[in-house]
Amino acid sequence: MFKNKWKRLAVTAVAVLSLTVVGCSTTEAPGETGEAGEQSIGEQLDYKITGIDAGAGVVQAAERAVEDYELDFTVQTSSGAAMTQALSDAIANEEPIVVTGWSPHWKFAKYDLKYLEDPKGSFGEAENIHTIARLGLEKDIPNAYEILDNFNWTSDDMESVMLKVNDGAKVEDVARKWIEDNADRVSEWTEGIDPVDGDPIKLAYVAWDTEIASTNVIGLVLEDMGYDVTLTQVEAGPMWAAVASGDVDAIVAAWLPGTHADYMEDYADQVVDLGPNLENAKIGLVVPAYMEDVNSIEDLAK
Ligand code: PBE
Repeated sequence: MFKNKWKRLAVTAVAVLSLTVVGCSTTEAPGETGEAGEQSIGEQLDYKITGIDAGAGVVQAAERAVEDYELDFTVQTSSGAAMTQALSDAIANEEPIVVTGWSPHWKFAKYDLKYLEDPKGSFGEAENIHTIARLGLEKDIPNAYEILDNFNWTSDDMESVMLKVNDGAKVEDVARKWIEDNADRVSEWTEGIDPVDGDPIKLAYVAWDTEIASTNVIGLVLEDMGYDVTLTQVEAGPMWAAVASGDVDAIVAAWLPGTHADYMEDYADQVVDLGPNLENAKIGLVVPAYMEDVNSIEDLAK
């Protein structure tokens, strides 16, 4: 239908063109619609990249890409949920759309999508998701520190949780089920660590599907070890500020080395990096596979 729509537009444009010839007037500058009224990729997309929240690293990277590739595009900010809704609406109508995307993510299991090639490297290379603790956590809450330090899982693990949540299950229930089904893995994180009796611990996270999944899983694991766990959902900037100031104890949502490089640089001396809890993550611009003529970010300039 993407193609059909294009054809329809071309036919309309030709009709408009013959009318303007008859009427001897034109409202459009020559060349604006390209040859035979064909719309440029930019026009088809209203020069818009559908972004998520403004504090997200992937939005900053998309803005960098607009500069690097000299695109006339605007990165529209909203939220992760608004982005996936826009993606699903576009796909239902086979319309063109470019979104700021990341993996792991359930959208790749649900839809036929592709990353746009990024020859200029605006989105960096493979990313890892790190656990970051506040200064002093190791001394103050050593058992939880150790569990957080041990926490690691794979993209497949995370995606399985995300998919069920996207299908409508409650994240707490999905996390509980994942922990039950993966008891061996979880026991590697908690092995030899003594449970506590209701000590408080606070984790912050952003409402990105990836982080909703990971934070709820590790939160439940800590709860099972006797902690009184508070999970606080905030924006990206406040999340980093909270762990740096010690308002929260840890985050499992730090995308490094690229996506959150600016945050990490700002707070390098005020946090402790416990290393990756998930390897081989990725960010980039993502389009539906039916956008056959768009394979590289460079194609957006066509
Ligand atoms: N994300 C998901 C975040 C990190 C986790 C890729 C949307 C970001 O862009 O900051």
